[in-house]
Amino acid sequence: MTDLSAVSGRIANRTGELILFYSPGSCSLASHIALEETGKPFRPVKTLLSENQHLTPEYLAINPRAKVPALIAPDGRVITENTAILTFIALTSPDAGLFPADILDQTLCISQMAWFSNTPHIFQRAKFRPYRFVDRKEIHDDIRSKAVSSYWESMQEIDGLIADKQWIMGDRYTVVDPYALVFYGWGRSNGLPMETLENFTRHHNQMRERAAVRAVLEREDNPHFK
Ligand SMILES: N[C@@H](CCC(=O)N[C@@H](CS)C(=O)NCC(=O)O)C(=O)O
Repeated sequence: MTDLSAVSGRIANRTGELILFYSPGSCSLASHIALEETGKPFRPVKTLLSENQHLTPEYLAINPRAKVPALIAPDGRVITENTAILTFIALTSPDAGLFPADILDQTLCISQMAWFSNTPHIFQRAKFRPYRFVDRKEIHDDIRSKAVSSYWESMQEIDGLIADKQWIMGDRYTVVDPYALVFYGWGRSNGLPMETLENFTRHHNQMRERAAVRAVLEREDNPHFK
């Protein structure tokens, strides 16, 4: 697997660089964009879920939970979970302005990211991996269709959140915004009428104008934003 040998079997980070493991089209897009927004160097390592590269012994040594994203911090510790990675990126690059200064405002960003991770993301998982929820194959289609309708409700909720705001958290762009973009892209690929969500579509269009977003979508050759 490309590049992984450089870090295989060990988490020690000799070069002290930030290393992001991502898979194009997955939720790692959020962390990938946020790193790009900082303007600081980092090493993106493509870890294709479609080729089970997240299940190799090398990757499992980095993240035994077999999920992307994972970020290796300069001291070699591994951060998993988008919410934590995005918080780390924002807090370690204060000049990039990806987090508000006020602690309560920061906490509200974390709250929003936690909801992304535990609600729409879980509906997406249920659509694609119903076997993670129940063994009985006869009801997998029921789970899939309920997952799609619940996902759509979450998309409507996000649309409502930004009815009177420029960005998800208000007037300023934060790491919460690239996380929201993940769900817009998945909604499109799932055939949902995302374009009917006026506010979320405006947000998506604003995101697509940002240099960092364009660079990452191109680097990933991201399937959801063609
Ligand atoms: N709660 C984790 C979820 C990470 C996650 O589920 N990533 C997916 C890609 S979107 C993955 O790696 N899936 C592989 C699998 O479940 O086997 C987070 O928010 O970072």
